Parts: sequence; structure tokens; C-alpha cells
Amino acid sequence: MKRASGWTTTGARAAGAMEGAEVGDWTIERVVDELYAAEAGRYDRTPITDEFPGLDIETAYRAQDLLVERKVADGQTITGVKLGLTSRAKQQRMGIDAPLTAWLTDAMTLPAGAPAPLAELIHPRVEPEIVFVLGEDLAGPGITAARAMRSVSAVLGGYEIIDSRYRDFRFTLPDVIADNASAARWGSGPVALDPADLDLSLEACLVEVDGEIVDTATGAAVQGHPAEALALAANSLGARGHRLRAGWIVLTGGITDAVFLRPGSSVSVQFSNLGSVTVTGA
Ligand code: OOG
Ligand code: MG
Repeated sequence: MKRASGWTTTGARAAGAMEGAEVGDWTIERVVDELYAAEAGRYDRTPITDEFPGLDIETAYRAQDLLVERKVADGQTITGVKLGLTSRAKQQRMGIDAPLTAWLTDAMTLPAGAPAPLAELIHPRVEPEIVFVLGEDLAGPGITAARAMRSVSAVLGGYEIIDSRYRDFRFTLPDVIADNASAARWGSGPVALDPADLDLSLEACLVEVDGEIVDTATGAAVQGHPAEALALAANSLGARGHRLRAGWIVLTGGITDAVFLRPGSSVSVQFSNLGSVTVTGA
């Protein structure tokens, strides 16, 4: 059954999402309440699945959708999507071998050069990301990497600040899906290229903390090619009745493991063709 893809049907979708998802006193609404409160109150908590084993992947995506609907009701705007756990480095670190998608809102965008507001975050980590800007709508099923790339109008080098609402970043796949894939902030560098002008599987990045190189990888780390991640997002969102919109941003997933962002410390990512970008914890 196809669900409504609009963001104005909060009540109807909330009601639908409750069906069959209650275990004890846990409901999808409560999952959203608790994760929303942790984010707003800047505290971490134990995994929801410790108490609510009924939080399976499908239920978790309903919670994620409801969470972003609540942000939209609070005045935020959806600006795109992110993929998580698309590289082996990320999957191994988190102990989860499946990618996921989540929502980006305007409140998550850090302007160029802006410090990361540590007082608003719990335990932020930074990871390098290849960022797409979509020139047209894209909706699965059946989207290949080649088809996905034709909808990309620009590619940028960027970073994401992840900030799990779970203590010590300990979570299962449904937990992290419900937590909007730890999304917190993101930013991009000054270089925007036509994707036809470079081979993203060979695009290299160096991650530096306070000037010291701590990690390196190439775009091939992301599903073989970041276009594969974009196709994956279009297809998995399509299966849930959503489409990627023209003008949206897509973060294709951390290329390397993430590093903690500490007060006064800077994390820089230098890309081979996509310039460099630095974020400082303040
Ligand atoms: C989950 C989010 C992962 C990525 O790019 O892999 C993610 C996490 O590691 O907390 O954003
Ligand atoms: Mg990421």
C-alpha cells in the first residue's frame, strides 16, 4: 500500500504508524518523544531496543518519518537526505553491516566557516562525505547508479557531524534508524563540480585533526561509488513512498570512520578535486 508522501498529514500518519506497534507501554509516538527530548535536551540514553524489542526496521522508519514531521511542524524544512553506514569503515566501527537513510533539515546546515556549536550537541563526531545536489526529482524503484548520476547537478566535498542520541554510540540498526541516523549538522567546501568532470570512485580525501592526518580513503569506499549510495537512497525511499526532490542535498555516507570533535579542535577534510573544508569545535 502506498503511503502519502506529503508532510502535512502528521495526524493521519501518526495514527497509521501506531497500528500493531505497541509493546507494553512503548508506542512509535513514545519512541519519537524520547529521541526528540534527548536531542533537544542534549543528553544521551540507552538503546530503545533494550526496552522495546518490537522496534523492527519498518517500525523504526515510521518513527524516523514521524520525528522529521515533528521537526517540520516546529518550523524546520526538509533539505534532503543522508545515507549512513555505506562504507566498510563505518559499518565495522558501528558493528552494523547495512546502510540506512535519514532526513536532513535546514537546522542541520552549518554555513562555510561556522564553528560547530558544541553546547548544542552531545558527543559530536565528524566524518568526510561526498555531497550531491539534485537537479531533478529521483524516485525508485529501479534506479541504477548511472540513472542516479544523471539527476545530480553538482558534487561537493563536505563533512557531517553525527551526534547519536544513544550513549557511547551504542545502538542496533532499528535504534539508529529511529534516531534519524545520528544526524546533527553538516557543511560543504567551496568547490562544486559537474559530476561528469571527475571519477568519484577515485576522489581521495585526507582527514586531519589539528593538522595531523588521521585517516584517508577514496570515494570507492562508499558502496564502490557514491552514485550507488544515491541509487540505494532513491530505491529504499521509493519503497516507502518517498521521492528525492530537485534541489535536495544528499550526503552519501562517511567515507572513513568518524573522529570526535573537541572544544577548540579542528577537523579538516582535504579532497583531491573537491577542495578542502574545516570545522572547529566551539
Ligand atoms: C550512524 C550514522 C552514520 C554515515 O555517514 O555512515 C553516518 C552513526 O555512525 O552514528 O552518518
Ligand atoms: Mg554520515
